[in-house]
Amino acid sequence: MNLSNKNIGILGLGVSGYSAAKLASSLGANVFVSDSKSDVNDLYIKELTDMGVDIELGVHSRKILNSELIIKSPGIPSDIEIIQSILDSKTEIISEIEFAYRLSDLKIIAITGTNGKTTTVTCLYEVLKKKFNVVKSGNIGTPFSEIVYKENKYKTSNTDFCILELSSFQIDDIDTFKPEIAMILNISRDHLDRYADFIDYSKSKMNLFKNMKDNDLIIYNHDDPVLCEEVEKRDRVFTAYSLDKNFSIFYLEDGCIESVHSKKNLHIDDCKLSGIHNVSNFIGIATIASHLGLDDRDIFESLKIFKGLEHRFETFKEVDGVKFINDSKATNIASVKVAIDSIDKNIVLIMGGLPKESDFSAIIECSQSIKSIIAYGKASNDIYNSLSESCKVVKVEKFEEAINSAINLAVKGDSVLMSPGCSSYDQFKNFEERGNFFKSIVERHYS
Ligand code: UMA
Ligand code: ADP
Repeated sequence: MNLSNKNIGILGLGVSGYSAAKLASSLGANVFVSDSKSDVNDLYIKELTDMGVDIELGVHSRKILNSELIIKSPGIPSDIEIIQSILDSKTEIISEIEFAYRLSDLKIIAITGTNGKTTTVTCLYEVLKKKFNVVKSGNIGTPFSEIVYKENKYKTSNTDFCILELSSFQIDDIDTFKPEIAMILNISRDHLDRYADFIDYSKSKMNLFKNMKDNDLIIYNHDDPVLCEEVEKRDRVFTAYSLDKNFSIFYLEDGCIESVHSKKNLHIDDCKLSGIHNVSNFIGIATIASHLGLDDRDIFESLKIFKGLEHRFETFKEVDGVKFINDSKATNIASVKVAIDSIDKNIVLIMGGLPKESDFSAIIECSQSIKSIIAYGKASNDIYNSLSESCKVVKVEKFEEAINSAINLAVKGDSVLMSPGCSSYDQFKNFEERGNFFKSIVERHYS
């Protein structure tokens, strides 16, 4: 794509808009950026203004309609007025991912799914870097445009693969984007404020594969019933991964990840990262790594030492026989369920925050492992109403009260699991702040 003297419009000046503007401007485009907020990062404004980028803040005026191509940041919903005007004007509008893709010849491994993307991308990166030059990008934090900008600027194209974490927001508005390898981990209810319904959300995720050919590798988690249904609807080749040996080249048997290719195996108790959902992620990762020629011994070595990420099923303390697990990133019900399934008994569960939905009754399926639930914040009434007939549920207002109640309730052999199933925004800036506060209360109590 030749951008020289082309008028490029960019909607949103968060990190994606900033990187896309830098990339477009560095390739000779006349760039205009519009953000509906007035207070955006000063450093972005300074750097882009110095590059000659025109910036509009506090409003989306019709000025963007003078563009020949418009790039949309992922967090911007499609139903706002300016998007409608762009569609009416027939100006081409694409996602930031599509834009960067058109300017790059990097080989892409794309990972999507409702839960587990960041963990899987990080772990896959650790596994593949034994054999390849890899970078990680996308929803994980570094926009794809930033990677492409740096590759162009420093002419450092010795990268073998770019591992892209893709949210459904980033997959929406792709057009020609085609990864070499794509993997989908699961589909469960989330982001329903942005989509018409669950079907629409699922379609968005599956859209990732639309340009892939039968010789590209598309991997899906066969243990996820929603995914199986989606795969069955499509007339194309998908490769399954599963805990079950009937469907997968890596599988779980007698507590070990086994491979059909060799006698090597990995005992899950030897892994630094626990959780049955992480075993499933490991099997997906091993499937990709094996396809790319890594041998089982190297794959298992890397999986064994992968520590996992903060705030994701993170066991950070064990004291007086009580385990404390910080799972602050569990912001939907499916991620809470896998955490409960990974512990199996004596759980003191802290849930709550800003609810995404009012029905928490799916937790009933795993209620036999739960001793009590402490429900906090805006979601506490919904959690109580959904679960109090099956579990003991205590309602409190403040997060700190919830943690102190859990500490007081827990006895030797229990696990205190903070897996909220809701957003953090009612009492915190983000899930990291919530997780750090949980850890600090526990540490203070035992110091
Ligand atoms: N904005 C407008 N008009 C609007 C709405 C927003 O101009 O109508 C502006 C905001 O004022 C803000 C900018 O758009 O200045 C923000 O853009 P953005 O929300 O697309 O966020 P970025 O900073 O560009 O970050 C995005 C992803 N954010 C979202 O998808 C919401 C980041 O994922 C991602 O790391 C980054 O691109 C790099 O690729 C974050 C995320 O929360 C971590 N993702 C969601 C999730 O994981 O659940 C999907
Ligand atoms: P994402 O980037 O998709 O939000 P993360 O790796 O940040 O995923 O993990 C978010 C939450 O999902 C954490 O609570 C984590 O323990 C949980 N999780 C990780 N892998 C899976 C999986 N395969 N299925 C369900 N939940 C998972």
